[in-house]
Amino acid sequence: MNTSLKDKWVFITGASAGFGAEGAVHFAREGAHLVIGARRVDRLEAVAAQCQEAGAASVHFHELDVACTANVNACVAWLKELTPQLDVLVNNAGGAHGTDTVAEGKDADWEAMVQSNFLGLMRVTRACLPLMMENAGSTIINIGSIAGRVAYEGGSVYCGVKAAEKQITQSLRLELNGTGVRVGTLDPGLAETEFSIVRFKGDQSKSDKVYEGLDPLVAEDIAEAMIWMATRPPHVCIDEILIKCTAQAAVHKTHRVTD
Ligand code: NDP
Ligand code: 8X3
Repeated sequence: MNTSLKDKWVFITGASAGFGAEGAVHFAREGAHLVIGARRVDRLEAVAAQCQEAGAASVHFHELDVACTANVNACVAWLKELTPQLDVLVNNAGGAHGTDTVAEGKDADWEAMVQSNFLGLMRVTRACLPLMMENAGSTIINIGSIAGRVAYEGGSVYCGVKAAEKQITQSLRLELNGTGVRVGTLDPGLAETEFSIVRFKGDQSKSDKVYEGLDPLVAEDIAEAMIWMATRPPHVCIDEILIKCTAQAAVHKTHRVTD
């Protein structure tokens, strides 16, 4: 028996683009109440309109910068006024900044990656847990990455923070044992979103090269997995999922067709 998401409350961080935005629309199709956050409020507004059209029970958006504790706490305080109970939390906000080696790395890039992927996930989870603790069957989905499992050149900090995400997820799994609250990591490989545009600081041609000659994952593939994880019966916890496009056998082995 699947768990219905109808009228359930779902909070997604980093919902202004990519996996977060597509995930929001998918949860909306299930009839859930959507709460979405990110820094670009104009983009959130557009996603909220899509969610409303897709059939959400209700949609609420709020400016959210997971890099700032006060901002996270203010956003979650606002969320608490909407609902006393949260059924699904998707910790998705994050991304990569740069591809420098350790020797060439920039403080600003390192700090942005640690703040969003690592500390941001911690801050949001800490703030939201009180809304989930009395709610057996509620689900925390942390967005990890293949980069958290296998290191690659130029990825030291990004691989490091995604490896941390895996360990945080496992710590939470232990800490929440007996509460009925479920937590798991959803780890995609190459997926074409705005991820590489952000990583290459707006350079579209460098971003395009990442996906050249192969069919990468798209946001919809990951949104479908979010829904699957959240609709398992309460006694089932999906601890981890690794999803790669067929052309990516491993981090360093992709099959590309080029003219
Ligand atoms: P996008 O760049 O398309 O989306 C990233 C989202 O994160 C945006 O909505 C952005 O919103 C938000 N975000 C970034 N920093 C912050 C912040 N400080 N506070 C709040 N929101 C923030 O990339 P993806 O959808 O691909 O990435 C989503 C997640 O998936 C990330 O954690 C990424 O590391 C991970 N991932 C991506 C893969 C890929 O190949 N695409 C593969 C594996 C994992 P805004 O800028 O408006 O704040
Ligand atoms: C994003 C996927 O392979 O670019 O997490 O690190 S990868």
